[in-house]
Amino acid sequence: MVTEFSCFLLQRMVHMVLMDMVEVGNCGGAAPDGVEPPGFSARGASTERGTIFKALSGFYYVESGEGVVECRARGRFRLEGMSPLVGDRVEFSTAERGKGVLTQVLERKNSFVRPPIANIDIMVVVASAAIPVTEPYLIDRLTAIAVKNNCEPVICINKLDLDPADRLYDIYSAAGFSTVRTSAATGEGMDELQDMMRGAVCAFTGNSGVGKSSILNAIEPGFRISVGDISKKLGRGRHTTRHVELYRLTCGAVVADTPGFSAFDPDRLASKDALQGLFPDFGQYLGGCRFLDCAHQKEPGCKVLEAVRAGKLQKTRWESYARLYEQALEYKEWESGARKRK
Ligand SMILES: Nc1nc2c(ncn2[C@@H]2O[C@H](COP(=O)(O)OP(=O)(O)OP(=O)(O)O)[C@@H](O)[C@H]2O)c(=O)[nH]1
Ligand SMILES: [Mg+2]
Ligand SMILES: [Zn+2]
Repeated sequence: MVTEFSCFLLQRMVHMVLMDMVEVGNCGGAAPDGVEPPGFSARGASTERGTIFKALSGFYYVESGEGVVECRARGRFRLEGMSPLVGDRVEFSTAERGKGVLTQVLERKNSFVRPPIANIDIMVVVASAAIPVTEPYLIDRLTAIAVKNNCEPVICINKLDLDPADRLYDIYSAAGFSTVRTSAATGEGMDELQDMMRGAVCAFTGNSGVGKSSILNAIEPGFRISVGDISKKLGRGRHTTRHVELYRLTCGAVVADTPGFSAFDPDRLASKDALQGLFPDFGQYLGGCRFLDCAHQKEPGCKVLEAVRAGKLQKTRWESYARLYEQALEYKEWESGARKRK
């Protein structure tokens, strides 16, 4: 009885502290290279584990069983060229209540450069057929990045109140992705979306202005994440989300609202041969082509092209693949050119 009640109290406290965290401002700098931050003392310090929920101006806000602890990173991280990321599972030592020093970053499931985040289970690709309209090519790049990094892609087509987006819905459900239609304005589809996210660490991605922050606010009104106004002239959303932060939802999911950007990582997506593996809907046709090294571009006896012609594979999916294939070829030429020049 008593334990249950204190457990409940602890949960409430963690929740309240997290709510406060949303408001925490810009407040300090990082420790200089190789120097322990002031106040750090190995004596009397205890080591704990937690997850970085927010990183701001050299401070890391780590959620652990004890609530949220404001940490600095050991100078060693910078010397080793290693940056702790939001989403990282970390070890930290506390000498003072509520203040700590990150001592170790535990093994990552995945990590991204832009936005800087780690350990994502589900990538929620938010799209819209209303202004700003999302191109299938962007969705296809993001799903490929998700697959490459061992994240499950979920396609969330928002602004259902303005446009039912039948075409986008058909393309992605036919391709076998978990696809949901939502409206942050009416609340439609929010339960279905939450069912897909339950228990996972999720990142919301997609072009600026599609409603990523609005969806989080609709799911959890207490967050009051800032939402941008669409500039009517440009038809584009203003970039309102500027830093990466994790939020814990009542349904148990942990979500990151990431700034609007057009491509998750700027790096090369895949080699030309590995690219096909990032399109799960192509899977059943691979291996059936006449040529073992078929690139599915215009080769005779290509099963992927046959499936596109027969309407079994979505044409826009193949078009995105072909575009990314071209890029992979260019990258290879650039790379071998650079090697020759050496
Ligand atoms: N009608 C309608 N408007 C929406 C919906 N979702 C978001 N909006 C509006 O679209 C605009 C942009 O929403 P945001 O939530 O800021 O979009 P975002 O994806 O977070 O944008 P960035 O932070 O720039 O990446 C705001 O004016 C929202 O009110 C929706 O479902 N229906
Ligand atoms: Mg936003
Ligand atoms: Zn082929």
